[in-house]
Amino acid sequence: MKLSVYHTPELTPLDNLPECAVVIDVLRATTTIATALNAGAEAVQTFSEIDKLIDVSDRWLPEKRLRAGERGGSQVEGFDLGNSPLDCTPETVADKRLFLTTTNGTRALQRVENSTTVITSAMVNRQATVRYLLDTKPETIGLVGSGWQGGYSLEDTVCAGAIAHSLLAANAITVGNDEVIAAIALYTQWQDNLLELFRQASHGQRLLRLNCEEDLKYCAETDILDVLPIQKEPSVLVKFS
Ligand code: 3SL
Repeated sequence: MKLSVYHTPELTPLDNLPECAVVIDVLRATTTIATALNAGAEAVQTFSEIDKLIDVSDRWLPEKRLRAGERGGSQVEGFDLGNSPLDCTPETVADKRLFLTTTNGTRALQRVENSTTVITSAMVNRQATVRYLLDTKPETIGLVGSGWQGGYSLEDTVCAGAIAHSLLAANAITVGNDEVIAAIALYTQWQDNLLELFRQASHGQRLLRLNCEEDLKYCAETDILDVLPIQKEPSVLVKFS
């Protein structure tokens, strides 16, 4: 397996997509997706545009759908939920489809939707991601950070480093670009203090200004969910089984 890390969707080469794309948006989209599927959501369908989300979700039974999403970190007006993973309890999401729009995570998913396999990862389901990759052994893997509006983000890179670190320790990968080594270095420096790293990250600070301290704490928890979101059709993620 040849593994590369791409810090943003824009840096992910469209003419050479990885066989398996792993989309990462630790704060908070891919943490929310993992949490919702773990809590029994039927699927998570992602959109970059609010109008399109409303259009498609209008065709679903109201009792079987939840509209969720953020702009600038705050809940979209009129929606059932924002983008907090902590709202995704079994009582709220079980057997429902989550129609989700976010600023960066959904854009990253769109960028790689034509890869043979698309999965999502975050710190909460890092180990499930590593296990899936070790079991399925795709020839090429791309760890795709969602970043923030085209720029680098610490939290996505540290998660990429956490995944790469385990795969390298298992002697399972060859290194595809320098970003892999840099991501592992970031992870090994911060692995025991991820919450502090998230507090220093620019998007972490943005979320703290929105009083999302509890979200930050949850997103920094490692390997707490044994769930792997996988793309079933473009934009629709389900629990891998
Ligand atoms: O950009 C995104 O996709 C979101 O995860 C951002 S936020 O954490 O919900 O503000």
